[in-house]
Amino acid sequence: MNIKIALAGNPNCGKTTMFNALTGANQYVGNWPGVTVEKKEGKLKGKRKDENIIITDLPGIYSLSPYTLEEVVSRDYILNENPDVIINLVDATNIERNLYLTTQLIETGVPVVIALNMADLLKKRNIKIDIKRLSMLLNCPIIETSALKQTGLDALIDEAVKVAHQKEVSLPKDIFSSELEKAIVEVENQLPASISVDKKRWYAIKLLENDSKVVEHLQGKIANQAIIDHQRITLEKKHDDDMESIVTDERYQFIQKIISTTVKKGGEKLTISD
Ligand code: BGO
Repeated sequence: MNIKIALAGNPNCGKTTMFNALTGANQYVGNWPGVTVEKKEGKLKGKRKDENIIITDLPGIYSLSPYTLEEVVSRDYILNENPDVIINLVDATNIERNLYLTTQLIETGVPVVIALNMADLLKKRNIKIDIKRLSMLLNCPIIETSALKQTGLDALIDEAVKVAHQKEVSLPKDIFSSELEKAIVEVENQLPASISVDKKRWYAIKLLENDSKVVEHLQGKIANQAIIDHQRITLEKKHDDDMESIVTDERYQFIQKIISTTVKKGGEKLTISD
């Protein structure tokens, strides 16, 4: 079976080191269509090399917004090229910032496995992460890796292949406030049937945010645009803020909440809550 794996993560999370460790000399470098952003693909080396596992290295990004070429290339690939699984590299020493992208990747409808990279630095930096709990809260498998020391890579690929074979995608739960979650459901109901169930959440959030590229892509295909506008305007008035900022704030609130019970730096204590 052919398996397509996309590597995604923030700049400096160790993606190049990971890509080289996974593919070795089996790499092809080109450009993404129509843009001067480098595209790297490679065939997995190592113990599963006889299976046809192709790894695509997406550009380093902080978000899936439509503002930079790198973000657009990455999201177009994820949404249109049907990778079987995304490996999301997260720098374990900078987890709060990195999880912002994770909260967006897990709503694209493509299964995600987190590689908690730079794990070799955790002890030195006196950082403790409750991986089991973090995985449960994100509803997503997490494997500790060190791309530099090449540890955890076999376990990572085994998990990615396992997830790629699963039929059901785990979408995130309880990321946003109940009022925002309700608005997302209302918008999902206006989406055309051509958008698969797994991808509805991502498109609904982007429509609420008035994402220019998604609005253009779905022009003329929305059941009732007035419902979407009403949801957006109501929330914007209530929060006295624009929708993109509301969504961003709620993502960070979610991250803060899960970090406070799973990550301990230096002498900090974990917050015991629900
Ligand atoms: C330098 N563990 C550790 N400790 N370091 C790692 C790991 C890991 O698991 N993975 C990557 N690195 P990129 P992007 C460097 O280059 O792969 C290091 O942007 C240096 N260089 O070695 O480039 C990796 O592709 C001088 O570090 O990331 C690299 O995602 C001094 O993280 C850096 C110290 O990795 C970024 C580090 C001249």
